Amino acid sequence: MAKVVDQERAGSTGPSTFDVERIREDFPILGRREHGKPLVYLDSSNTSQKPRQVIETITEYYERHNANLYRAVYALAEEATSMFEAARDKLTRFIGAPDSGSVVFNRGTTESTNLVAYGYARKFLREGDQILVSEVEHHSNLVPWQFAAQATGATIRAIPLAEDGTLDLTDLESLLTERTKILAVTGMSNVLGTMPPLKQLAEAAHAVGAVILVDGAQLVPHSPVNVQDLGIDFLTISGHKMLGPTASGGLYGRRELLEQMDPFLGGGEMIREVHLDRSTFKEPPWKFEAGTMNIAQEVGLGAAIDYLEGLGMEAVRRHEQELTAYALKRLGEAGARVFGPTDVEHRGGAVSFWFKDIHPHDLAQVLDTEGVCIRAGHHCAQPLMRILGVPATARASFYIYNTPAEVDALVEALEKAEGIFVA
Ligand code: C6P
Repeated sequence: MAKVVDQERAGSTGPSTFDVERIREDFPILGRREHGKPLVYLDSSNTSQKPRQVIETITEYYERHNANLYRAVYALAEEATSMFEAARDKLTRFIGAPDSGSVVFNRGTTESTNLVAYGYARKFLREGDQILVSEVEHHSNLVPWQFAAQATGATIRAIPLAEDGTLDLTDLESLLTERTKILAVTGMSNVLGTMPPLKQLAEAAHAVGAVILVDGAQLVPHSPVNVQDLGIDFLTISGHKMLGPTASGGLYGRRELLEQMDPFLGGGEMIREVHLDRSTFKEPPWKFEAGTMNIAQEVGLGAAIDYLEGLGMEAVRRHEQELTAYALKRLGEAGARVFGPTDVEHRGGAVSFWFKDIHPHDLAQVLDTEGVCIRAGHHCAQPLMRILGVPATARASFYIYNTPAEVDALVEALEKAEGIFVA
């Protein structure tokens, strides 16, 4: 049924070769003008734009297939259920998970990390245990662990940032000990673009009996990912950063771990049997999916995955590496101080910078008048800002629809800002 929606009603799944001009035609919002100028959207690390294939799939779902999941025996509800489960199958394949029982749907990375912190860490950690994070983490990969540490008496340690913007793994052996129970690390930093060596970290974590959670909010949209090849235990996924709707995405968890974990939210549909004073629960993933789910969103995410798979994730990564290399070069020539690794083999396309001592918020406002959307602020990474010694950064981030000409537009807009703020 999902196939009928994707292909007949909602048009093709997208271009099958990497032709940026052709890709741009699929994104209606990119035709918009901002302050009379063409829109230059350089904030995809925040949220990506959506192709018409995703928008039409959602419309189609509501116009022809909408019903609640599982609960009803009529055909419409069965259709909605099979579309939702088809989207789960697509996400399972996309991240190389062994079976769809290991893929939980929810609102994305923040909810997924909280789920693991609640369902795993609170259940299994004890006083004196340690949770290892890194200094580049987003707040959503820090705060849930702080909650779990407070509840269990565990403590939090951090892998330091190296001068070159990578993680400093020199002292990994002393940081990762038999007291470490969880290693929670980003797959790609939203500030520096840093991509830690996940396979190596997974092996090191397992060698001391810890589990590893990878924050995939930035990694999964921008790079091929195979959870089995990486050998990781948990992966968080934000659908809205990978062409999908907001409040789509979920959590990959190794099946044995999901089975041992406590449910996160209690309510309808996640149960097997309920008595007035106790309940038993369904098997994963449904044990973690209480109440009415984000059905249209996950169906839309399925269409986003079709689109990305049509392009090929290797090609997506290559395009962004080229664009990032060009941006690093142009920004450096323009006199920006760029943070993060310089080698695009080991970094993603979130490029943070400081330009001519102009506050990033002022910079972003001037750029907006030129039609250029960048993000300014601490990017939900306050500990990292303290280490970098800045209150905020300006950040341009790239995706499949961005072009070298848009990097040029960014640099031209920066030069305009310089004319305004630097006498
Ligand atoms: N970063 C940005 O950088 P949610 O909101 O749950 O989809 O994702 C949270 C999140 C977690 N980890 C990383 C590495 C992230 O980059 C983000 C979201 C956005 O602009 C908003 S702060």
